[in-house]
Amino acid sequence: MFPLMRRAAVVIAAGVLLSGAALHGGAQASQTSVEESPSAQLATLREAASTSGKFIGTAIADHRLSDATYNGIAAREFSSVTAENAMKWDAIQPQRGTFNWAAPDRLMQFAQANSQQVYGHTLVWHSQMPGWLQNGNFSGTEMNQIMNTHISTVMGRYRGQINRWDVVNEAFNEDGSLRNSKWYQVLGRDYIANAFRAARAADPNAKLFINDYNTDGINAKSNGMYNLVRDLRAQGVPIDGVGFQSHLILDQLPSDYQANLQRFADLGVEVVVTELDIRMRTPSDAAKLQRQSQQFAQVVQACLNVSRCSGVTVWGFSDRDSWVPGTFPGEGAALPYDDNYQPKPAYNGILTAFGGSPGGGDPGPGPGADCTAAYQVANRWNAGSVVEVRVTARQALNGWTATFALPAGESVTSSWNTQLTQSGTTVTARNVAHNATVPAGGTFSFGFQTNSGAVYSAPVVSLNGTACTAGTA
Ligand code: 9MR
Repeated sequence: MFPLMRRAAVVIAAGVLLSGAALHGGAQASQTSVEESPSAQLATLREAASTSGKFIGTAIADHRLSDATYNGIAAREFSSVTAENAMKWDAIQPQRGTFNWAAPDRLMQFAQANSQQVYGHTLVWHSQMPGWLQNGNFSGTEMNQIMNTHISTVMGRYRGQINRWDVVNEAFNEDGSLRNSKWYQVLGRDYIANAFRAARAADPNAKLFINDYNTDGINAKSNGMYNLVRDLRAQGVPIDGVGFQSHLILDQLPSDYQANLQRFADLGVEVVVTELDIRMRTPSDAAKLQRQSQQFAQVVQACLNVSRCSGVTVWGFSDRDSWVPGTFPGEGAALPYDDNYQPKPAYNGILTAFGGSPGGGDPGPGPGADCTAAYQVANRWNAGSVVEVRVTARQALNGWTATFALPAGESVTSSWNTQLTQSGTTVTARNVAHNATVPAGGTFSFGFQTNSGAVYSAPVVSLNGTACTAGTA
């Protein structure tokens, strides 16, 4: 009986806070509510993109997932995630036969909790090869075995959970010839076809991509890629798609960008913009940011105009985390959020290109959304917090499952009005008998207590696997 009594006491405490003006008071700086986040009032990128059946993705830096602001934006705005580094060869198999799953598993859990697709990056690449592989003196037979084992182990672990994989990455020189990589040196050009065959065997449901940079317009390099893809398809090699990294420079978006996507699509393959950023000389200024916004919108529009283009992924979302300044000194500001995680004009460029409306201010279910969820931290102290989640469903429910992510290290210690389980950062809350049935337009709620008082942005709550609009249910 004692735990029940304690829970009841917490509910009452939460209820008092929720109904009191204190929840919205500026003095309560430690409290988080969805209304405090300015962009929670806007349509999100993922909602806007989904209206045309496209995904909007971001690269995820594993070490940033524990940051609540980063985590919140990644969950709320994007419907697809790519590991920026965590699924590369050196990260996943640093020694022969030793596989590191912690970081890629974390990404998979994050995606699952937020109803996101995962884009796998990357299996066979000249870069970020571990020393044992780069420097090993392997015969062709051994090298082929090593490649096949890596592909079958990594793809096998996530079989059925990763929609698309970059099987071969950056295979070309700028003149359209094949790069003289370790793979090419030991195995010759057949390494590409062999990698695709191994990948199809490892996960027959994943779409298999070849991916490269500077292939964004029609040029010698993209011609090389085009000829290869055409030939592989003619030979029956299982290749399903082409990724266009699109690491672009402000004011240098190729004028034939869309035509280039289209010519590949006409080969019968899917096309994806896989690593979009648009860098500029820093510091930025209003005029440059405005042009950048238009150019992000043009890329999105090109994808919208090519029916076989399934989505656009930005290579990180905040300038704070971008690879650009470290690689191109004096350049940066390449992404849709600034160093402080505030949306830049480019954010609105992407949003409006997908048909969204900045500042729309409609907190109710958006087009296609089945639910609105209010995630409110009702009370927070140094070693704990109490959260209430209220979900309004558009359609009648007979049983429900709500999922969302907590920051890494935060654990639920008790809950009420739900049967709740936690696996890593993923929380799954199911109905109990008394709140299983919800009429159309009705609201259910549940609450829980955690072991942490860390401040974080409200996560995206999914109802029966579909992300809800953030709002005030
Ligand atoms: O953004 C990635 C950066 O953190 C890594 O240090 C770098 C190492 O090669 O890779 C960056 O991502 C690259 C991607 O995997 C492939 N296309 C080019 C990207 C930018 O360099």
